[in-house]
Formats: sequence, C-alpha cells, structure tokens
Amino acid sequence: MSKTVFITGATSGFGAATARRFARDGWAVVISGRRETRLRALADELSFLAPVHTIVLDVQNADAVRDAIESLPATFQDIHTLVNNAGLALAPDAMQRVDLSDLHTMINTNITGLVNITHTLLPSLIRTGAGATIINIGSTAGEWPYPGSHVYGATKAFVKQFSYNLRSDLQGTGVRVTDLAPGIAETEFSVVRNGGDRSAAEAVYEGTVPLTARDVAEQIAHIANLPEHININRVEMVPVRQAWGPYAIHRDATQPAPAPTQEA
Ligand code: NDP
Ligand code: 8X3
Repeated sequence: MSKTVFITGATSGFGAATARRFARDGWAVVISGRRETRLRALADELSFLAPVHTIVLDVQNADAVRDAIESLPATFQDIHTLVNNAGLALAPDAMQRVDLSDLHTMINTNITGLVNITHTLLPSLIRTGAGATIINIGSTAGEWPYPGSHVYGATKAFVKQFSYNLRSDLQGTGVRVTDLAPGIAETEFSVVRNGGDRSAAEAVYEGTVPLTARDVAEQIAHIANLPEHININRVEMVPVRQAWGPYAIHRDATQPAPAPTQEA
C-alpha cells in the first residue's frame, strides 16, 4: 500500500512542488489550502500519478481543521508524513510602522495554524509509528534577525523550538520531527509579503539566484525517505549567494557618546 503525505499550503510554492514530488513517487497525497481552484487544478494534474484528496482549509480555524481531518476518506487516514508548510510573511517594514492585524495574521497562521494541524494529526502519525515524519517549514528568519522580520522571524523561531520540543514528547513513538529552514526562495511568498506588489516582489530576487520550490521539495522528500532510525533535527538551506551581513552600527556624529561613568 502507498504511504500518505499530508501537505498544508499546497496551492503554490513549496507545497505544490512537494505534492508533485511525492505523487511522482506514488505516495497518496492530501493537499490543502484556501484556494479551491488551485487545489482542483493540482489534483487534476496529479491524479493520474497517485491517489489525491483535496481539503479547502484555513489552518487558523481549529474547528475546520478537526472536521477536515475527521472526514478524511479511509485510504488517506494513516498519515506517514506531515508537511506543515502553510505560512506567510506580511508587513515588510519596521514594527513601529505596520498594522497590528498583519502581525496577528502571521501568528495565527504560522504558529496557531501549525499547532492546530499537528495536534489533530498526531494520533494518526503515532499510529503509523516508526518512520512517520513531521516536517515543519521554518526559515532562516527564525535564526537570524533582519529589519522588517519582527513577528515573521519570531513565528519561525517558534517553529524551530516547537519542533525540538515535539521531538522530546514523541520519544519512543518512532515519529520523527524536522525543522526545515530555507533561506530566500522564489515563490509567491514575496508577492504576498509585499501586499500583491509584483514589482516589489520581483526586486527581491533580481540579480541573484534564489532557491526554487523544487529545491525545497527535494529536501522534504529526502528527509521523509530516510531510514526510519534517522531523525534530522534541523536543516538550514540557503542559496550560495545568501550569507550574513555585518552588525548594523548606528553612527551619528551629532550625538556625542555619553561620558564614561566614574568608578568609585
Ligand atoms: P507561497 O506563498 O507560494 O505558499 C504559501 C502557501 O501557504 C500557499 O499555498 C497558501 O495557500 C498557504 N497558506 C497561507 N495562509 C494559509 C492559511 N491561513 N490556511 C491555509 N493555507 C495557507 O510561499 P512559499 O511556498 O514560499 O511558503 C511556504 C512556507 O515556506 C511558508 O511557511 C513560508 O513562511 C516558508 N518559507 C518561505 C521562504 C521563501 O523565501 N519563499 C523561505 C523560508 C520559509 P492559500 O493562499 O491558498 O491558502
Ligand atoms: C523567508 C526567507 O529571507 O525572506 O522565510 O526571511 S526570508
């Protein structure tokens, strides 16, 4: 019998590429996201390769998540691999200038949504036992700070620590947990982050060679297919052209440094 992968955020980017990758290998795929037309198109594309089940779902809604998972058809109920991929960044400006509602949306999607899905699917993953895999999509932004990352980066730091903590709780069940943290990758991510401004999104990738959705999907497939005694705790993958900058030192000659305090 084929194994089943459950992918959130499969309507574009990493999620869609991951669905294609697993379907090509004959896995049964459960694809979810909010955009129904996209899900249907992907299901049409993949259904000659593998069994496909679509779920129109907003991961922020815990009741909808529970209902969708309770109504999985029998052939899709035993999940081998969960790819917690649905997520987004918004408000790419300084924290003091952005809307609070955008910050809530990132928290509700990247943290609450991921927890909703994971908690609801854990019984199935634990039933699968040895070899079952949870791959949480984190980000380099969860490790390294930069201006405008504020809540987004913090949600991805949550993903990292949650992945480690979950591993501790799942010790003895055979279920594996990985935080897969990509760097810059060209998907719809930047269009969403820039509020639909395509030229601002394109500028993010201009003149460089970012990761592709397929690069990330290959890593996901690699991790899920490792021998069942191996757990990859965390993978940080970046384009060769992405590295770190220096500390930002604020220099302002009009503001003299404070006088040194006198030691007693
Ligand atoms: P995309 O924008 O291409 O894909 C994001 C996916 O998340 C879409 O399928 C979208 O589907 C889904 N999604 C967003 N909100 C919700 C929601 N409330 N409920 C259900 N699904 C939702 O971006 P990527 O593929 O690049 O991003 C995938 C993940 O990778 C995200 O978690 C992102 O933070 C992370 N990441 C991205 C990087 C990049 O540079 N691209 C780098 C590092 C990490 P729909 O709108 O149909 O609901
Ligand atoms: C997305 C990657 O570099 O835009 O998580 O933060 S980055």
